[in-house]
Amino acid sequence: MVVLSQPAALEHCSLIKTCKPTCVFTGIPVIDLRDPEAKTLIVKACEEYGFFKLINHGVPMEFMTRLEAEALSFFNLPQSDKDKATPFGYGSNKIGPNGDVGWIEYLLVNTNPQLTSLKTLSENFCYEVNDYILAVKRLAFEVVEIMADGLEIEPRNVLSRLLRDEKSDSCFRLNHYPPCPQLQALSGRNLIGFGEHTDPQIISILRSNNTSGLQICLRDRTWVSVPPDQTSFFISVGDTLQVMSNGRLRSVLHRVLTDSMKSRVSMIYFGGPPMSEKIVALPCLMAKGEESLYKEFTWWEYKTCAYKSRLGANRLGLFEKT
Ligand code: GA4
Repeated sequence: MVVLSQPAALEHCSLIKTCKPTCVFTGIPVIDLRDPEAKTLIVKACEEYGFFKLINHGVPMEFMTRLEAEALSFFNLPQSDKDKATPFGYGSNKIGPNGDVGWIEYLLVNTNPQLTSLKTLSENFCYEVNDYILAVKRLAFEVVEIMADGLEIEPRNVLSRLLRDEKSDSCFRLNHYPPCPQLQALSGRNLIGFGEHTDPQIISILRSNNTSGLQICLRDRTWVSVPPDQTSFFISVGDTLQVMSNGRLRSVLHRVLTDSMKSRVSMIYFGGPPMSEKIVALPCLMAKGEESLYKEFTWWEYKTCAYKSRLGANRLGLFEKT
């Protein structure tokens, strides 16, 4: 990633957009996984925000801190060493294949089968990534099963079977958003680390360090900042779950701004279905006579279309019935 050591170097990032800071939102639903009411509260949060914070999730903090430490040692390597990791999923500034950019560097990997390629970077890093993914996958299965209970759909594995499938097309990304104090001092604005978008998959499970940056877009189209919490997970509904619930659960539009002083590290598991899976509204969620809002498609078709689109595009719009 381009290192900005002097203001003249700011020209390098002229393509990266900036944004005024927005207000901190204290209304994010907080769900305690041990609460007997969790199923109802999760559904409510996904209907209203497509987003919630999960506490008492049972994933030991060491999984997060150990991976964060390994991730930082990797991101602190000389650029030439990190560039050697491009075949293993390293990227900087460029997001996706269609010209989107952001003030970010990342590692993006597929989670099936178990990762071994990262061993080339560091054995320990590879172990930590795999341990973390195992733990967070288990959590994802549990969350979508509780969600199915809340939606009163049967069998309760109707969603989790897609994530549990050995062919599930899920991925994992480690993001590093270095601060860019010079630009922020000059403009009073924050650089956009990851531009606005919805996640195409079923569900995303994010954990970050205590640096702010994540913002979500509310129903009334206002953007609000999510207060960071390194001990919790933040769960987002993806486009696929919006379709499977026929629009009842909404995929949340979100973005990340860089902090002016501190670097942000986030780790996200994106749980997707197998490529050949047909994505349709679950019949058990449809009222009598209710029409499906979306045309039928396979996850492969949707993913292919997503990778042809710009980050901020309304991808689901193309599949809406007219
Ligand atoms: C958004 C969610 C995940 O980070 C991701 C992203 C993917 C990428 O970074 O390669 C995409 C983006 C994401 C959606 C539209 C396409 C694909 C960048 C992009 C412009 C890994 C994913 O699955 O979709």
